Amino acid sequence: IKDGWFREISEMWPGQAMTLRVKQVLHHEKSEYQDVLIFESTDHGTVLVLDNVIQCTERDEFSYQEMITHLAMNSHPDPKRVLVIGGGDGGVLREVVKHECVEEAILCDIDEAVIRLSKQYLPGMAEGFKHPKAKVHVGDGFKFLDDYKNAFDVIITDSSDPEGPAESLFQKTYFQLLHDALRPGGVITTQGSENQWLHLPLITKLKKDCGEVFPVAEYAYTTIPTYPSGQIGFMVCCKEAGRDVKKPLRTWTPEEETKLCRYYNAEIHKASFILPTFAAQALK
Ligand code: AAT
Repeated sequence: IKDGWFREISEMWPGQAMTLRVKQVLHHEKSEYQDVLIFESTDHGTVLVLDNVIQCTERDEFSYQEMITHLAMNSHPDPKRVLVIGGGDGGVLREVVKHECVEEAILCDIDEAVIRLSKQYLPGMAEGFKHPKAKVHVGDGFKFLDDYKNAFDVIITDSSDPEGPAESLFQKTYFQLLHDALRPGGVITTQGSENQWLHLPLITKLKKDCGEVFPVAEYAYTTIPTYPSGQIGFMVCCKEAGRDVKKPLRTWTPEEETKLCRYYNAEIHKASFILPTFAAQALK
């Protein structure tokens, strides 16, 4: 933070940086795994930053949390057991429990500090933790998954970027663990290496790796002003060959949709898989 502005400078997005005006710093600590900063911004609500990378702002978090969750949940006919890897702010959990068919939602984040501080400073996201179906485990997602075979209908990997504690969550061995932890017909979404403008080679590799593990592996994206380049992508994969994850299998009524979600709807589910030509060519 310099002269009242937070600057998200990183070699993961060379030569560009999101800048947010700071009203006041609410908390700053070094946890066991990362530097955790929480500040109140002038125009984007409260902001969570890990290792100098913006994880979420209250103003636009719903775009990411709704899309990474409902793209998976609505591509499954009846998700009962759901696992979230990462997602320590609770936002994805909040979205998961909107589906009444869910019987159990487990969250595994590596850093207790993120969970503790989100409960204190980001109550709108952390409300997910209060749900009776939600359970929390603090630990490394890679190690946690290794203990589960044939156990979950949906697994959502809401992880930070590949540099830092989440590095292992972008490797092919991780996708194999995800695959094996799913029940038949299971679906996963993962944070897909940022965005098309910056990381096409990375996304291409990610899609290839996922395609070698899962019979269905598709790339989708959402718009979100406070992530690099205003976009972030997801891999959406299914264990069952022939499932079309590009179309929601289950839909809410339009009334339910507007009550439950501010970004996700059945039309944007389909649209989020349609890529501009330069990206579609690279990912072919
Ligand atoms: N919904 C907020 C967005 C995030 S949060 C990423 C979470 O992943 C953090 O809480 C972090 O503690 C957790 N995490 C990192 N590594 C691991 C791991 N190995 N196992 C379990 N959890 C982990 C993502 C924002 C994306 C940023 C885009 N630039």
